[in-house]
Amino acid sequence: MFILLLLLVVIAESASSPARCGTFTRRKAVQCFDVLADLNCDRFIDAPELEAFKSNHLTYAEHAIIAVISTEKIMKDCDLNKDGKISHEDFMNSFQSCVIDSSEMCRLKTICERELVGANTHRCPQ
Ligand SMILES: [Ca+2]
Ligand SMILES: [Ca+2]
Repeated sequence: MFILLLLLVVIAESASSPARCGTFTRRKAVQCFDVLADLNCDRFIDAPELEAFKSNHLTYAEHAIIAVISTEKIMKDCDLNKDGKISHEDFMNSFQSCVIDSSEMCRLKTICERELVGANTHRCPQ
């Protein structure tokens, strides 16, 4: 009984707070997208930018896992206000539908840490 209760508490916890991977939080993921995915520097990620991110920044193995998640699904899960582009706010607040668990956050962390090496972090004006 106690174990069951504990399990329920853990499930409730994980559903109400954003997933993270160690020190890699949603805020860090947003900073990563700004550099690697926001090609026109408008601080939004749209479907074509998502497609470009998939083809430019994933290894063959990652592509096999991530390409099965369609861009339409990512937009549906992450674009909270449904205006066709993912804003910082959309991503920060969509933690119950978009990149919801720590294994997905860790996958994102791996991609960001690798791809940010040598990337032009000042490409877009602040
Ligand atoms: Ca953009
Ligand atoms: Ca949006």
